[in-house]
Amino acid sequence: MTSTVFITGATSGFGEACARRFAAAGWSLVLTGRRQERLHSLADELSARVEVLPLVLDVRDRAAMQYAIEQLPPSFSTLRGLINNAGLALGTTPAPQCSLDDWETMVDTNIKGLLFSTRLLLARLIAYGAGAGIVNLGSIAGNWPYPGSHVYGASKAFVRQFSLNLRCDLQGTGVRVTNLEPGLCESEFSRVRFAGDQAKYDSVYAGAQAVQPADIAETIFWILNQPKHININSLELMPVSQSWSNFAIERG
Ligand code: NDP
Ligand code: 8X3
Repeated sequence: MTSTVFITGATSGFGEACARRFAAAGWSLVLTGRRQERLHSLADELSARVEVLPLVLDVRDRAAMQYAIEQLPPSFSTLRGLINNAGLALGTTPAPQCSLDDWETMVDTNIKGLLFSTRLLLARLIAYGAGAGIVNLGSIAGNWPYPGSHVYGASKAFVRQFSLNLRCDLQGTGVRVTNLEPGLCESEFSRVRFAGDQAKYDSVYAGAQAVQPADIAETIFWILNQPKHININSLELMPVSQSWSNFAIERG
């Protein structure tokens, strides 16, 4: 059986790098994202090598997700992998001043979007059985607090606990679940977070030798290619240049 992977958010960063990595290994791809031009251009490029189905989709749109998934053509209908990657952080403005709309967008994308794709695709992963797997993009922000992380970090803490709980319900199906928890990685993530502010983007990565999307894609490829009896439950990774710092203490 050909291996097929469904990747949400394949128009940049980790999702695009995963599409390239899995295509290089001969997997068929279902690629999603909102930016049609980028998605189609990537699909055109990779379809020289493997079968690719591009789906222009907003993961927050439950009805559109359901329709697209119900209409998956037979050759893409049984999935070996689901990479729940689409997600974003908006700003680091402290909670009392930040935008409630931004909070809602992060919840709708990082939590609800991931729930939609997972629930709608579960039967197809279970149909594949042993060897199938879901990789959810959590974050160090779901494990460790930092100022300005509020809803972004909380959404990733949700993803972590959901991933672990999902494993319990998939007991006996052979389907694996992993919560991948990266630290500082260089991608459009910070361009989105800082609304295109190039100086802020540069200051995040300056001199840090951040993890690159291709590193994450290699890690996800490794996770989904473990022997069938192995489940990587969670995996946190950072660049060597990043570690933890001291607690903040307000002194009178
Ligand atoms: P990018 O901004 O480069 O990529 C994000 C992807 O998500 C894009 O393809 C974007 O596509 C897609 N996306 C965003 N919103 C939606 C939506 N509503 N519907 C469909 N697709 C959407 O970021 P990264 O690759 O770095 O991040 C990928 C994931 O990894 C995210 O979940 C992020 O939280 C997580 N992560 C990132 C880290 C980092 O430092 N970069 C570290 C830890 C975790 P489009 O805009 O075309 O819809
Ligand atoms: C992205 C990593 O540290 O910017 O999830 O929140 S961090």
